[in-house]
Amino acid sequence: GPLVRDPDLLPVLRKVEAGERLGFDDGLRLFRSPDLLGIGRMAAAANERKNGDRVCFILNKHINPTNRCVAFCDLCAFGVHPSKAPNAYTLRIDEIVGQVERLREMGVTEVHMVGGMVKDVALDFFLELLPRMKAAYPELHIKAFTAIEIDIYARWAKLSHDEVLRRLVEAGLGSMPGGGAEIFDPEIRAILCDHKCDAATWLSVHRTAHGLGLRSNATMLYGHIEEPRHRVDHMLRLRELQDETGGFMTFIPLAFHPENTRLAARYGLRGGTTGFDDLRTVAAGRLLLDNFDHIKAYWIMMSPAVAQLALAFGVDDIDGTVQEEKIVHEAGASSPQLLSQEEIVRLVRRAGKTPVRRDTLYNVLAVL
Ligand code: V47
Repeated sequence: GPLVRDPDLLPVLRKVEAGERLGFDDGLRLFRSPDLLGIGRMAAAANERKNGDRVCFILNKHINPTNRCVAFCDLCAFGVHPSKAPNAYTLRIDEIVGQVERLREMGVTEVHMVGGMVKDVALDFFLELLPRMKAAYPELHIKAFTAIEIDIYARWAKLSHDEVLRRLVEAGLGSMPGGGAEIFDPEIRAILCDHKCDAATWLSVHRTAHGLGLRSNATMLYGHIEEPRHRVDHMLRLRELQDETGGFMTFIPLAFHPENTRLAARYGLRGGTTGFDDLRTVAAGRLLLDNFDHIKAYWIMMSPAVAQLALAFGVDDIDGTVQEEKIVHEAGASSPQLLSQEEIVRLVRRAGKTPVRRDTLYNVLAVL
């Protein structure tokens, strides 16, 4: 049968088949059409051309050194008031190093480290911590600090982004995660996270990182108060920077979790994203971001079941074992805290794909 059924998608299909780049209007069509399977087939074909039937994952661990945060973003249920919150925590450097020491025997190759922003857990803290982590486990890849964190550490230390990144790389930083991008549009951004740097600064930090040879990821937080045009605008801004630098590895759409957030209370948001929207969004990401190699379904936010379905909608990366996710579990996520390699491999195989264990920079470690 035909690849798409909705005539409104035919202009998109024509471009996809001709290998032409999609535009803003095409993006809107992808978010407007009820023809989810048509969108998925186009995205799956685009993915197959780049990645064949391989789906990658990583053995990783998340570490959030503190939940104390000076930014009080309405979208976030993780951050707490730096001094007043009864549930505030801050890990000591030796506690973090102790966690790292156990990772080698578990085969974990990456630590993903992001957290609340406070002056006592900022540049100096990390310039001491990173070398100690590397000393404890030299081959460990440290993926850490969103652009938001880099920006505030730079302002607190009165240094440029470039200088802060250079010092962190020298101390052991291996790459940057994609958090903090949220939605770039200034009106939406002001409501979600008034205290975070603006889109231009987020993009500029990544540009600077790419200039230093650091690779990074890009995210988009969807399923709250934004509209399709904001999603498309967000993706096109990422595509533009990627044209310039080629430094992004992966695009990760993040499904908003409303529980315990001021944003949900203020706007009466309930129930989170739906499976239909999750699948549509990864597929649109694959089709619009023609210069990204990888699209990730973050099972923590999407649930393992929907993340598996996403493998038929243009996704080639299912993140990893994760271990002890805190950020969206505070916001009501009901997914497990970790998946074992066996569970990830099972999800991938039952989707008819070949599981590949990768390192942070997408080198293949094992074809399973
Ligand atoms: O930027 C915060 C999001 C992000 C909520 O680069 C929320 O490989 C949903 O960026 N509901 C951090 N989302 C997580 C992140 C990430 C995750 C996995 C892999 C990578 C990568 C990056 O979490 C924040 C924000 O967008 N977030 N609160 C919430 N209530």
